[in-house]
Parts: sequence; C-alpha cells; structure tokens
Amino acid sequence: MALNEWETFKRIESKIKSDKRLSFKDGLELFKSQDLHHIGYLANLVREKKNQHHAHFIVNRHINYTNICKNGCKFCAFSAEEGAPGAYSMTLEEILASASAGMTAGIKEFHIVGGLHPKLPFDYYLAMLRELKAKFPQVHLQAFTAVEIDHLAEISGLALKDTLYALKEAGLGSLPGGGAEVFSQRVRDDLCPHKLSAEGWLRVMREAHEVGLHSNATMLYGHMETYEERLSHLLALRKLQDETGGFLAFIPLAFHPQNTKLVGYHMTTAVDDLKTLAISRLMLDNFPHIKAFWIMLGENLAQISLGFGVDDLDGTVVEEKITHAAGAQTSQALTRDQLVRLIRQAGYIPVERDTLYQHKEMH
Ligand code: V47
Ligand code: SF4
Repeated sequence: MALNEWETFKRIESKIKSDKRLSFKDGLELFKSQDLHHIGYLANLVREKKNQHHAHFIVNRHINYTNICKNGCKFCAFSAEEGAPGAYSMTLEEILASASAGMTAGIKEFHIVGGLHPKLPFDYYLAMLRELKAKFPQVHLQAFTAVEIDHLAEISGLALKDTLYALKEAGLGSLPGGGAEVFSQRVRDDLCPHKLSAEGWLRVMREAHEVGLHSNATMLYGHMETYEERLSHLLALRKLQDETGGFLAFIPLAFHPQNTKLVGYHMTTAVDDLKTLAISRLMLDNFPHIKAFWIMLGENLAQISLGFGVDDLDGTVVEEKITHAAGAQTSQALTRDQLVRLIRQAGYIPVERDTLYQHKEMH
C-alpha cells in the first residue's frame, strides 16, 4: 500500500473512532482505493457500534401490482406499455389472493411497488390499502415509492401532504426506498428523463417524514454513474436525514442490465458491491441500518456483506419481478429458516424484525 493511502486510512479511522463525519473527499479516496479489506474493516467498526453483531431480517412478501408504466426508464426491464405483451395490472381480488398465497405464517410486511399506470384511479390505491389492512390487520403495509406517491398526488388532485394523509388513513405504514436511482441530473437526463426529479424524490420523502411516515432510501449503482455522483447522492440523503430523521435503512441496488435498453452494460462485480455497501455505511453516519437486498446480490455475497457494514438482509420476499425481469439468477424466496442459517453461518446473531425495527426476536 502506498504511504499516502496508508495515511488516508489512518485519518479516516481516527475520524470514525472519534465520531467525526466523513467528507466527500474521504469517500472519494475510499472508492478509489483497491484495499477492499481495509474499507470493510472501517465499515465494520461503524456496523458494530450501531448494530453490534446483529443481522436483521423480516418475513415479508413483495407485491408488484402493475408493470404498466408511463416513464420507460432505460434501466428498467420490468415495465411495459399498456397493451404490450406481458403488460399486466392486478385487480384488487388478485392482490388479496397474492397476499394470502404461500408463506404467510408470521408474515409482518407487504412491500408493494408498481409502475405509473396512466389509468388506474386514486380509489384503486386507497381500496388496495384498506382491503389489505382489513384482511391482514397485523401486517405492515410498506407501499409506493416516492415516484408513485408523486403520481398519486397528481391523479388525486390533492396536495402532496393531503395525498400522504389520505394514504396513511387508508392503512399505509411506511414508504419503500425505490425510485431514487442516482440524483445526478446528467445521469437522469440520459436514463430516466421522464421520472420525478431528484428534488421531487427528496421532497416526497421530507413530507412523508413530516406526516409521521418512515421510509427507506436506495441508490441504483453500476451503470453510467461516477464515484463522485454516488457520493453526491449519499450526501444528499445524509443531509435530509439530519433534518427529518425519518429514514430507516439505505439499500444500494446493483444494476442488472439484461432485457433493459442499456445494451453492452455488465453486472456489477462483487468488489464494487461490497465497496459500495461499506462506503455507504461509512458516509451515512445518521442511518441506523444498511440493507443488502439478497435478491440483487445473491445469497452468498449478501452473507459476506454482513462483514462489510451491512446489518440487514431484507426478507423472505416470496415473489420478485423487477430484478428478475432484468436477469437476476437468484431464487425469489427464502424461508425464515434459510435466512437464519445464512446469518448464523456467517457468525452473526439472526434478529427477526418488523418493518420499523420496533419488535425484534432473536433466533
Ligand atoms: O425503484 C429498476 C430499481 C427499484 C432495475 O425499500 C433496478 O426496503 C436493478 O426499491 N436493476 C425497486 N435495480 C426495488 C427497491 C427495493 C428493493 C428492496 C427493498 C427496498 C426497501 C426497496 O429497483 C426501483 C429501481 O430503482 N431497479 N430496474 C434493474 N434493472
Ligand atoms: Fe416505471 Fe419504475 Fe420501471 Fe422507471 S423504474 S420504468 S418508474 S417501473
């Protein structure tokens, strides 16, 4: 290791040990370093301080109610135009049937995400929440990304805050972190010019937190973004979290290129995945949790990531369409026992949680 890199690591370690914030420059030096193990060691210091030796997971089910979407983001293999082959929208009966299918024992969360359908009315979304809540009162509804919330405000004709209140009243428990992509305008102009802007995404999250809804946050990485753009994204999230404290977990999402409009792009490498998770842990000093979505990373790498800053592996999932449309080779479901085994064999304590990390059960 070059002397100046050694000095950089020492400087960053002493900042971490004295609870000082890492700067943009610190983050950039870490991204440019090839010393993955040293980065992991630093991330692990923060992980152990915040979450000890615990590795969280949840028994949940994903429900993707429609893939019809007017945005047509270039990185998305899931969405379809209305009437195109494979385009679908679930009826409320189908949503309820999907919610009841398969592994329902002890289920704590439905994670509900879909495309921006040009015709579904606001009442469809309210009825979805109400009926799910009536049938599964004990299950938390984590539903609708900031992008969908903005779309719902548009179709309801309500102000953003009133839209959030109406959804909350119908049973919405929290917001998932999707739709953030990378905040860089350069990237968005190319990959998702029709999508809610970065400022719009942050505004929805701010208002959601203000009405008492917690949320997660994500970053889609491994396409055309630079390290600098990743860091600006992380710092924008850190700033909002300083103001609201409403974020629960940050989830870096590894880009999957298959069947997307981004031809010639590759899957992310294990080194980039672990580095991104670890540096996220280091930069986001005000986020309680860093989550590795095993569906995107694969079970093996998700297990290893527990030593690189990650303290949450998401959940049982059961049915996943967004990443699988883009070539994910992982299965779509893990049982509670499989998650417990993965975590135990990595040497961590499996902690089954609810969405808000309020009730926890050690395994
Ligand atoms: O918003 C789209 C991304 C997100 C691709 O909040 C892609 O706990 C990779 O946000 N390759 C949906 N990613 C998934 C998501 C999520 C997943 C798990 C947990 C949580 C949480 C949130 O997936 C989308 C978009 O950013 N995405 N296409 C792709 N080809
Ligand atoms: Fe639509 Fe979301 Fe896919 Fe973009 S990523 S096309 S907003 S479903």
